[in-house]
Amino acid sequence: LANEKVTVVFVLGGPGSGKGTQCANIVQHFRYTHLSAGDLLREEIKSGSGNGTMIQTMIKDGKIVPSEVTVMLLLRAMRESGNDKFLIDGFPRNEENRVAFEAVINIEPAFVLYFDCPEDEMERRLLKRNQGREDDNIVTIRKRFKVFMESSLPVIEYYNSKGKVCKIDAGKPAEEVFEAVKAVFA
Ligand code: UP5
Ligand code: MG
Repeated sequence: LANEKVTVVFVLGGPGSGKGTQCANIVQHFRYTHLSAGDLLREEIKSGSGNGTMIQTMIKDGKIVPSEVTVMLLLRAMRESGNDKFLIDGFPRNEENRVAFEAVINIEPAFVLYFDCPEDEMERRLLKRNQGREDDNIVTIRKRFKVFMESSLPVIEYYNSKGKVCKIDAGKPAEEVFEAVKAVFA
């Protein structure tokens, strides 16, 4: 990657806050490649990789997969895309992720899009998503919320202290949320 020319936006927010939904909208209007770390990990399970069982166990338990796995998948996807503008969705989720991305990929995000959504609304959305995700059950959902509060919010705080966070009210209908998102990218 020719780092000088690469634009990275981290898209963060709790489970079910609408990261994937809004990234799909952004890609339709702006020239970004959407890379969901969670999707890359789920593809890695399906591909029958040697790490698959470990990744599956961690996702089922709402835990954060070690950075060496996730960063490798992100770097490969960035290279393969041929693009130089990326929405990195659902990563970095903890300090270890953030530091590993800096150490290996070394691209400072242009900004961080933070989807702020009440937990009861996120829970409703996840329980009715019904796309067969092994982590969309109430037991795992509660664990995902806890990990988000304990490990991921501090990363958002870190970028906020650097003046890099654009906070979006994500509790509203998806079309309204996208109006706010568009204003950030325009
Ligand atoms: N929906 C969306 N927006 C809506 C709105 N405004 N109003 C009403 N409904 C709305 O949306 C979720 C559902 O809500 C959908 O049905 C949607 O139609 C509806 P979505 O856009 O999918 O939300 P998103 O924030 O993407 O939710 P997701 O469940 O993907 O978030 P998570 O952060 O929990 O999941 P992710 O895939 O990123 O990670 C899963 C697991 O992978 C993690 O728990 C972890 O175990 C592992 N992981 C790592 O270990 N490391 C990583 O770097 C990334 C993931
Ligand atoms: Mg998602």
